[in-house]
Amino acid sequence: MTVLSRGGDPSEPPARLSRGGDPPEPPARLSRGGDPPEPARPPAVGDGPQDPATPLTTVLILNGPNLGRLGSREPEIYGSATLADIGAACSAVGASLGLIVDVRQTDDEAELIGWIHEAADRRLPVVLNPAAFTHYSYALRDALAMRTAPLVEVHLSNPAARETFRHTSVVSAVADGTIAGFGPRSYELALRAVAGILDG
Ligand code: CA2
Repeated sequence: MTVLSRGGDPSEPPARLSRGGDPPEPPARLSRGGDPPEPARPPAVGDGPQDPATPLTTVLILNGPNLGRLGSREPEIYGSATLADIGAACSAVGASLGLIVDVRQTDDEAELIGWIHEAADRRLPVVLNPAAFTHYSYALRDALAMRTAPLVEVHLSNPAARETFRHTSVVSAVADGTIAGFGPRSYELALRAVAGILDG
């Protein structure tokens, strides 16, 4: 399930990792005499709609199995917010940080790995709640090890305080860091962590 927009055009160039710290683009060359006008360049992934001097970076917020059911069951563990609610909050926080968020959820390991490949190819930062894949998916871990941009693992609950099988994450070692146990706010904190990494 895709909660917000789905990117995914593999023909797109890599997004810019800076959230505004880059030096401005050099001014367009002035045409001399009879030079034909420069063709307009196609829009880049990082292009922001507001200010061309502060291009926006897209962050993929990826969610694994069963997280599409949030808000319907086990609110005592996962809270009452739906994934759509979390996506809306992420959009607002992302906008305040100069980030565009693209929130997706799948129950399918292959689809999730495809999105991780896409992130690597497009150099997009990822906030990832791998859900149960956290604890056993070496295929997901191997895909994540190919990342080309920041990766923050996120969990609504605190797996370390739950059943023993949840104490192992095969993802943590290939992530920049993990944020767990703060409910939907874990996602906001993860986005802030991504912004901090991008800012250096
Ligand atoms: O705390 C988290 O965010 C988890 O990643 C959630 C996973 C769990 O396997 C991890 O150990 C920790 C499970 C997501 C299940 O989502 C549900 C949503 C609604 C009702 C029941 C489960």
